Amino acid sequence: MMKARTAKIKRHTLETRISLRLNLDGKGKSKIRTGIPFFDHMLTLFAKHATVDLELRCDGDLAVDAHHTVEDCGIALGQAVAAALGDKRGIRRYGWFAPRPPGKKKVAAPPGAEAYVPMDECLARCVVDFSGRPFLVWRGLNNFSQKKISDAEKNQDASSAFRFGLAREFFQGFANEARCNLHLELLYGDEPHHIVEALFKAFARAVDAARRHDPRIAGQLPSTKGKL
Ligand SMILES: [Mn+2]
Repeated sequence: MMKARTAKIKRHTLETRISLRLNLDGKGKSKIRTGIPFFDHMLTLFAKHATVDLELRCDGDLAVDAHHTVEDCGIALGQAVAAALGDKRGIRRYGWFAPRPPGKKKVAAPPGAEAYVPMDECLARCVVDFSGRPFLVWRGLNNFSQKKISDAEKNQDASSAFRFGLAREFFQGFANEARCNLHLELLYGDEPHHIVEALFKAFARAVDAARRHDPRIAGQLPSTKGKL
């Protein structure tokens, strides 16, 4: 039985105070309290769909706005994942989707590698590589940024601003600190809550696939470079 990969992060700044516990080999349990109910919902479903245990408490400067809280939680989660992955020996490293080549009926996809996630009318894709190099690709969402939402829509759904603008800040913070390539794309979709939820679920599934051990390479680094 392999030792569970865990991390404990305390990160205090003048803007946020975060304490976080992560078990990368958990069961999807979580206790999240950021002071932003929608964000709690996203982090709860991240833990569930990545099947990690996550406790996160953030006391942030919400009187300013949600920005520092969301960004710093992304930073802390990225630090925790990097610490819990350790030297990355034996992990799959990539979380992705294996498309079926045209004409071939049956191709076995790697277990757990499905990172396309539907959410009603939306389809989101996430691909992650715990490569040691931070990079965020964010596609298909620019038309949904806050400035392009009409006043009528803003009044109807005030948290749209959070959902699009701040979701990106979260993923950028995560990619920087987990030192991973993180490619997120919305293929299509419309409803703001659905879109961000699809992104977080696809992210969770990709992380789940990438952090798993591959028994064929037990103890080895999944890199020809000798370092990840
Ligand atoms: Mn929801």
